[in-house]
Amino acid sequence: MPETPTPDSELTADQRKKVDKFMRGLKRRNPGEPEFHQAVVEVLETLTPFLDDHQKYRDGYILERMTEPDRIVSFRVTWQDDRGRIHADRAWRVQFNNSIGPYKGGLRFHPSVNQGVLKFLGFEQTFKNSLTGLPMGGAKGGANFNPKRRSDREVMRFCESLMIELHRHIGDDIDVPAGDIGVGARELGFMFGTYKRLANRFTGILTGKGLSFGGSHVRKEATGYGCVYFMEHMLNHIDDSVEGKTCIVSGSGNVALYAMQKLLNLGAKVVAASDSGGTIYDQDGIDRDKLEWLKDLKEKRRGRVSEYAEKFGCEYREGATPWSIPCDLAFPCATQNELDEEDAEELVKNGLVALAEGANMPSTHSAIRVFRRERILFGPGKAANAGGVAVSGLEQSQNALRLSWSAGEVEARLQGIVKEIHERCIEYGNHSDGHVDYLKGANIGGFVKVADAMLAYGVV
Ligand code: NDP
Ligand code: 2IT
Repeated sequence: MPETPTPDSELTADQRKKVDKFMRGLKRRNPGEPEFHQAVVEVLETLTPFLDDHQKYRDGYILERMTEPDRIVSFRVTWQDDRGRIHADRAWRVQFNNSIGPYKGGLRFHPSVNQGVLKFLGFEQTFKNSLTGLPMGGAKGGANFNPKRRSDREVMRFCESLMIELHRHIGDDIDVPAGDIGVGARELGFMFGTYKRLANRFTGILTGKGLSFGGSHVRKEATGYGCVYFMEHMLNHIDDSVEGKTCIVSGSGNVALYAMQKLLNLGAKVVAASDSGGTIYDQDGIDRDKLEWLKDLKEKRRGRVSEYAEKFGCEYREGATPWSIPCDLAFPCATQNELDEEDAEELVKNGLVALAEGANMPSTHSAIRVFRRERILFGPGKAANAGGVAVSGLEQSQNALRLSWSAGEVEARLQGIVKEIHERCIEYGNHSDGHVDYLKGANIGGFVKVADAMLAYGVV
């Protein structure tokens, strides 16, 4: 029996050398940004054989250009808390690549935000947005502000102050931010309201807006729903489905909650969710009523998952992630590098069939290696969580047309886009024996359109 190819053995010694050489340069130019290095090497390892067969991209210096953001804006956000104390936080907008459309990507408010994190997110966003087939470039932004335990007024003051600077750099044909960790309906409302006053224009400069002021139906649900649709496509491709599967989800924010909702709609059983405090393990399953309670807890009361365990009398694992809980399907939907090599080995040992990344880069590089070695169906974030930005793109279209599509119409379009993303992954990731390498498929599938546009523009 020939040995199953691993990501490493797919590269020849010469290709490995090229990757290492490129990475040495990238690390030298971008010191102290490990997440950015990780996002780039993951792309390079799957892209290198393709580049060897398509010399025009190497001649065009495309990789070197695509790993350098078009521009980064960094600024101070000064605001006053309820006790009158002054705070000076730091914010950025990384406008990574606008080759195929105006910059597009979320804003994250979390104490862990720094320039390197936003560069990894903006780099991945460029590929993800390309995969959607919509005209959107890649960007990401955010601040090291921690909205937890802040009053609504404090969050409002922060958002106003941030937008006073950010509004100079965005626009409906320039750059259109949205939400991400720590940025949801409340924050987007405050930011849009401030923009509108500053610019005296009512245009779609943000997505994820409230339904009463230009938001799209299904945007709130889109990332979680899209992730589950992508999983369903991966399983359908091997004549299987989500129905009846035992699932674990990490996080309990926007992406996690609506991934759970769609899983329940498709007849799966969800037994775990988490937040930064710990994990709930509900062996009876989080049913519809319990999920409604959890949504209220997280979206309105801003509570902790430990309260779910108290309310419904299930197991709570303080400080733990869900990865040791046996399951068929796993959905990391919290944050980057939340699932490491050991977790991956444990999931595989417990019978994991497939994993779809609702979060951006939740699996470490060595965890991915385990999944690929074991030929687990692995849906990378660029493909599996693209449903959110896809509906953001649809929100932009509705704003430009000055109309609003029904929930049914938006969801049908979302389903169509996810189906096409899955097909694109197969086009570029299919092995001769029928196994689909979704990581390779998504990386090459996202790359080609952006690279071709860059070649068309000449030396820019
Ligand atoms: P939310 O802020 O709504 O929820 C984030 C969830 O993840 C919370 O449960 C939070 O727990 C948990 N979490 C965040 N950081 C950490 C951490 N360092 N350690 C442990 N748990 C953590 O964010 P979203 O649901 O919007 O985003 C989740 C992921 O999905 C991110 O990776 C984001 O980039 C990605 N994503 C989001 C999209 C969107 O449309 N919103 C689209 C595509 C991807 P706690 O509350 O305790 O901090
Ligand atoms: O990571 C992501 O794709 C998002 N946070 C959503 C971006 C968007 O513009 O909707």
